[in-house]
Amino acid sequence: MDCLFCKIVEGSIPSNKVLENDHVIVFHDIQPAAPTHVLVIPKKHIASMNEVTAEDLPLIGEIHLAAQEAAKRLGVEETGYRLINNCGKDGEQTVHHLHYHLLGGTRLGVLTS
Ligand code: U5P
Repeated sequence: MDCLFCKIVEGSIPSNKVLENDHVIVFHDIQPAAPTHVLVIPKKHIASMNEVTAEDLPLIGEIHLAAQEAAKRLGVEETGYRLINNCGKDGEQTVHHLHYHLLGGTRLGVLTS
């Protein structure tokens, strides 16, 4: 399958990983939008939020636990952070493998749109 993040999962494209377990990897975004900007992704290929099924519910929990652990490792657990999923065209999703942006390290401001 021609999916960039599947290639990162299998290791054929390198990434700067913060953590990896059986279900999830967290790696630094190549174009950081904040002092701390990592992507939390399931190893399983799920194209977007719209394709998440009831069967994936444990995996969504794993994503939250991995985000929590990554925030701890990156030193933003206490100061706070934001976890964002972009879905579809209007959500500006550019990579069609489910992922959550974990942003922090600065005051991020109030969401306006
Ligand atoms: N991205 C990477 N590595 C790549 C390709 C893309 O980290 O090899 C990042 C982009 O910088 C972007 C994110 O922040 O993936 C895709 O996010 P989204 O626009 O699909 O939500």
